[in-house]
Amino acid sequence: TVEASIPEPQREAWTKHQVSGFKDKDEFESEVVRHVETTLARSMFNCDESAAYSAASLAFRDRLILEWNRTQQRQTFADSKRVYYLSLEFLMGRALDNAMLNIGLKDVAKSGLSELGFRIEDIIEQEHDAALGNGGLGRLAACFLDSLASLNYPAWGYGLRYRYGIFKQEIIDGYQVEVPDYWLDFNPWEFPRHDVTVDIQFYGYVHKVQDESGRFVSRWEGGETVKAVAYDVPIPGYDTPSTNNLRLWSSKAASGEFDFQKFNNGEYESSVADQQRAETISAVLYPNDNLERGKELRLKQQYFWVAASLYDIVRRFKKSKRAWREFPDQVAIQLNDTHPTLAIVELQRILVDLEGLEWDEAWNIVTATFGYTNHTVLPEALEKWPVGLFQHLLPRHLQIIYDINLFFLQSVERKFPGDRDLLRRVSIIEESQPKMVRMAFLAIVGSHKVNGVAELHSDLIKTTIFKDFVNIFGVDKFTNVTNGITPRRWLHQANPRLSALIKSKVGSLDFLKDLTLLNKIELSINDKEFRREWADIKYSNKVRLAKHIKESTGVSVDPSALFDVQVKRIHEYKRQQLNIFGVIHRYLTLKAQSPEERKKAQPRVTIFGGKAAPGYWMAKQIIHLINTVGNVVNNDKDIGDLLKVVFLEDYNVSKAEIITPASDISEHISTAGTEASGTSNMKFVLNGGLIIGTCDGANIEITREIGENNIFLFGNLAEDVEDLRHSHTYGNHQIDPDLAKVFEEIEKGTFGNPHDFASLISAVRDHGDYYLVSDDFRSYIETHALVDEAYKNQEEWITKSITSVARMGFFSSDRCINEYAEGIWNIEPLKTQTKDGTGKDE
Ligand code: IMP
Ligand code: B1N
Repeated sequence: TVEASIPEPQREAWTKHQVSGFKDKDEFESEVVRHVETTLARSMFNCDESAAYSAASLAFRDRLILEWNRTQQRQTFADSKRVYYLSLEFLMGRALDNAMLNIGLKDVAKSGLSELGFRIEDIIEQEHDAALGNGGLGRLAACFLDSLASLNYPAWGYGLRYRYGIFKQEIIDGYQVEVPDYWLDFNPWEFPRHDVTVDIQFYGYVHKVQDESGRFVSRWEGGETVKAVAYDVPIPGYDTPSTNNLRLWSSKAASGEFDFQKFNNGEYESSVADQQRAETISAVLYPNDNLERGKELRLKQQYFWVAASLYDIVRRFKKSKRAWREFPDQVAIQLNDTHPTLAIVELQRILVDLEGLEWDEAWNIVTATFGYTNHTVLPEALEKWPVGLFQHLLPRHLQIIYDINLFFLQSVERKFPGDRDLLRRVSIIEESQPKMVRMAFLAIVGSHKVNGVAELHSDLIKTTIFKDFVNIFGVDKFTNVTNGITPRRWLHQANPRLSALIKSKVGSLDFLKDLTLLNKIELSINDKEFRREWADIKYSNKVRLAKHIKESTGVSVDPSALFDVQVKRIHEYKRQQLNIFGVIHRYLTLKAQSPEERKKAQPRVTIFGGKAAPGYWMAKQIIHLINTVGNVVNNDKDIGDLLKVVFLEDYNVSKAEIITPASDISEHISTAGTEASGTSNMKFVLNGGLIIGTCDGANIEITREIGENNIFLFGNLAEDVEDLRHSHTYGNHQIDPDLAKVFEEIEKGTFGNPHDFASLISAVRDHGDYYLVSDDFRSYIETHALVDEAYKNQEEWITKSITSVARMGFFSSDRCINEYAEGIWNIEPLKTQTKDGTGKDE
């Protein structure tokens, strides 16, 4: 057993003094006071909300770390296969509320804090979001961690500990301004592991040496060494003692010190330059979503993180003293998009260069270990790196990539003799000027499974960007795992009243562990009291959002109006421009009506939120247009409460927790075939909001689950997009007449200097309308008219809302993780949980 390694007398002393976390209100309070008075060196006389937040968080963190240790012991003892989720982004949001709810001690904390003089809501509000991600891809990783822990899978997340997360967005004069997000001032949720460090090499050269057996092996002498330091973030599972680990790497100068020689010579600035250079690697998250810009520092980040993580994984495996061929029985590694693809090359390097395995034996281990998830088909987001950059930064890795490619192309040649064009198309090296390494192709060749994130998307990758690979490897290598979301954060935490109402019908909170149990609420669809309470919850969530809108924008909105929400990264493919053009059309229509006619209109509040990548000019113009339209519309006396347009600044996870439960309708309106899945669509429906959307990503599966009567679909289908684009370029491109009127109005200067918006208009009118804004405009407007009509019939609307929620069980990230576990990782949960942490049967 685990204990057997410790001699009896010592074990006794350790056991006698074993720490256990607080269990009740009294113990919680004494932990808080202890942290206030010792850890924070404060007292009851100067304990403000921020200190109370810190102390409460530390109390929970202490509990978590004890469970974390026991979980690790259990996993070590069970010695079963572990999964490692490699993601450059983890968009965690706040931790305290989540920890309290998952452990099940929120009520204890609430009354404890109250006795100490604090309101728990105010304390929760003190926390700075952990925002180490851009959008859906990063938040998906966070939902996956929650599910992995909640389902008792032995799993680790590996990422980078950015000093600056995604920037904070301010709106000044209608424009986005970026402010750095320095979030690490005091972070009670992480444990620095100064004993867990790895030296990472860059640059240098490769030479061949003979090993003991006389074999020639490659040796890479790095030209620069940087230290990776581990920081661990405990991840609590819901209603289970399982607490997993997210390990984030931070970069430091290898020597740990600045250059004393230089310092003594009086060269103070340059003495710290190396240190700063090293620390730059983990300094900042690249703020791009669905875009890769090919910067050297980004490749450095990727290798730094991947090499440190693999070193850690391999070290853990080696402790078990197993044969290398058993590696894939003990280790599954999932690549969250191509960002960690270098892990494939690094593991091959470790096995061949450092451990002395034969190439083929090593390669079989590598491909059995990795799985690759693709999240996008947008060409600008597919990673490619110039060969020259690789040669410079990672010379040995480039050689290995060339060898992987050589053996791969030889196998293709054997299967399809003489097809030169096929070889050119699938080569990992693109023969362009300059030559490029195609990371997605490398990821496919080096993995045993490749998956997309929604059915349509998984079909599209098989028939478009990865078509040749389906012919080469067979269709079974390609699979689908439709995304999901954690109901703990996105229902129970964000919408406690709805969760409580559902509990009253399901009979328990078990739906938070098996979301399909939601279907039980459909039995209460005619229960008047239930329906009234359902509507009342939505209304009070809207009141809360209205208050937030007032505070952050100064605009008063009426909570009984229809709340129409589009919050997500600003991107042309997500088509916030279609939305704002539609809003202008609505405004013009209202303006043209008589006051009598106007009375029949459905009042609306259109709410936008989301960040634009700092270098994405068009996206920034879209934000500007939204704000100038808001200025005009919100101050127009003819319009009053019939239409309000607001842009909420700095959309992030904690704001999403306020916005999501407050929508009547939300917009998921990407050009068909461009949004791989979308996950906020699931969050809105789970919170009783209906959606208007295109036949894209997970919208299609949501429709299948909840029924087409409960969703407002519009627009062209993915299969028609190519032909439409072609006809724009080569045909006579006529734009929709109503859209033309919208453009005219913008160009008249109604919404400020038209020059500012010229490029938004010309993209549609003069440059081929790549995102089909005009093609979809008419059906978009017509569908919004249907939304207005439907909303007027509140009873029917509530029926749609309840029915939809009842049928959302499929979209739990628990379902999703179970599919990965069975179909890709081949791992099982650690079923037995015992108090002594040994994992034996009870
Ligand atoms: P790692 O796998 O070496 O990174 O260890 C992670 C954590 O698991 C350690 O901090 C320990 O808490 C726990 N752990 C690892 N190996 C053992 C073991 O052999 N016995 C008990 N706990 C272990
Ligand atoms: O991943 C999400 C999906 O739900 C979204 O549809 C998809 O757009 C999103 C490069 C990306 N795909 N690709 C990225 C992010 C950062 C970056 O540097 C690409 N994000 C997505 C979860 O599957």
